[in-house]
Amino acid sequence: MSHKSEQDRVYADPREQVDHFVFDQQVARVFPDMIGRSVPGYDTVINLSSVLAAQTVQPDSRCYDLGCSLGATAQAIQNGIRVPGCRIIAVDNSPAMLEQAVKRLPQTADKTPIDFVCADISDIQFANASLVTLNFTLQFIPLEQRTALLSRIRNGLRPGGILILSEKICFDDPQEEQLQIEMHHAFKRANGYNDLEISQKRSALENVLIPETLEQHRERLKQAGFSRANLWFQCFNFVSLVARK
Ligand code: GEK
Repeated sequence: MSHKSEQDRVYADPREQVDHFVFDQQVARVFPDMIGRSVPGYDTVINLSSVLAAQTVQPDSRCYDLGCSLGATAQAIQNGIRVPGCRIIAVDNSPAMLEQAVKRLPQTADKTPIDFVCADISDIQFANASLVTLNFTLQFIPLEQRTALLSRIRNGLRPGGILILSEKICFDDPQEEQLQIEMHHAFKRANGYNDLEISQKRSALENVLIPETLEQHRERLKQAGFSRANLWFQCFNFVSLVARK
């Protein structure tokens, strides 16, 4: 898919007070540019979601894209699906993001339909799923709700179904944590963000995006009943896992 959008200048001007980050219209307008320049490996993770969909999605099953934003993952899944009778349910609780998603992805009769749903992913019932994606979304869910959400996803998967879980992570070792953050900020600078933009965005995401360690994610997936979780992608402090029912 094309990630073209307006350039992200949301944090370019100095602010007296930096409020909590929200997925509002200002963010929705520039989101493809923002996420592409902020998340190392974003395009790789999204494109590989298509490959994993081709390999995994079963006939007459559902795919859920949770925290779908403008629908990049949902579209990648749609492009990957090789079997008939499926539906993609793309969920986000930001009306501004969903409005842009619907505009960007007109439905066509020859492709697997995508249902865009404006809801909190913690309220979704999962059933008959062969693929569920949480691409950079679990990090925004309150910590105490994360295990229950993953258990419900696992219970809604068919045998052979998978969850793709992509997250920003943190590290127990303070030196490693520091190094990874520095590399991530170098990546953002190389993509044209200046130090003011980087630091204001960082403040806005404080207590909104709550990263955990890779070990915490593995442990939670186990607790939620997934039989195995494989790390298939890492770039600095961003990872993606495939968890199997
Ligand atoms: C992509 N997966 O481009 N319920 C539903 N949606 C939520 C919730 C919630 N409780 N909390 C946050 N969101 C996308 C990128 S962005 C990642 C995902 C980022 C939504 C929120 O509105 C936003 O659209 C998305 O999760 C996170 O492949 O911005 O770093």
